[in-house]
Amino acid sequence: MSIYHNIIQSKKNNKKLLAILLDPDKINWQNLNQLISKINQSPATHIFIGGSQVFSNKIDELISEIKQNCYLPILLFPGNPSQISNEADGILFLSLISGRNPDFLIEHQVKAAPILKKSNLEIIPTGYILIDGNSETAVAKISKTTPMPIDNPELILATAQAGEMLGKKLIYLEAGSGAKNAVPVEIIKLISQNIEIPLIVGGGIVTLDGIKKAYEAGAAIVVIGTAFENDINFFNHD
Ligand code: 1GP
Repeated sequence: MSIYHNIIQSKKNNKKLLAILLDPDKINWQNLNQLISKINQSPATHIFIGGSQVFSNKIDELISEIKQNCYLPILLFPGNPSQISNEADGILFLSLISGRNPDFLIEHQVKAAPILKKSNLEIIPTGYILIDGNSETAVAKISKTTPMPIDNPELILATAQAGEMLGKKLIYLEAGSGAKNAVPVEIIKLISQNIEIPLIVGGGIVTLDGIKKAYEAGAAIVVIGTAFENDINFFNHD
């Protein structure tokens, strides 16, 4: 079964999914085995690999190391085409639809297309919407786009719906890694109730309760990066 088909089935069955985001630049290679065993003990269903800007040239190596001891599907979550790796299972083929920077709307995708065409990666078109999380995040800085203000939920909804109408298979509501404020539950609710495709929510979620609230509001997949990066026992806490 394809990764996307599995996400659709999970949404139908109300089975909530959890992705751990690993930034290759922040991996402590000495403790990689411990990290992998913590991922195996966690409720994670997917691993995302990437970041707005990655300097490491060891993405292939990282993924093949993880794959030796972990069977979760690995999806690339790339900030640009240099982060494409054939070792992964699939790629969130992102378009930053909240922004108006053509590089992140289409240019990177044009550069990536010939590389992806030759790969075996499962390609999942994803509309990526950056929401204001009350702190400047790497993605806003690097993409040179303005996050969408939370006081205009109708505009966020119209953006998500436009993404769906353009054929995106997922919508990713993102407050940005390490955001002070996660995406508000009211916004998650509004979007999830008014699109058919599964909704990913991430950025600034640092408690298990935050994960639960995002699920209750309709997120199909929650992404945890910083909280697990700072504390590999994050999922063991009550
Ligand atoms: C970033 O949504 C992810 O793209 C995860 O964010 O690092 O804040 O968990 P955090």
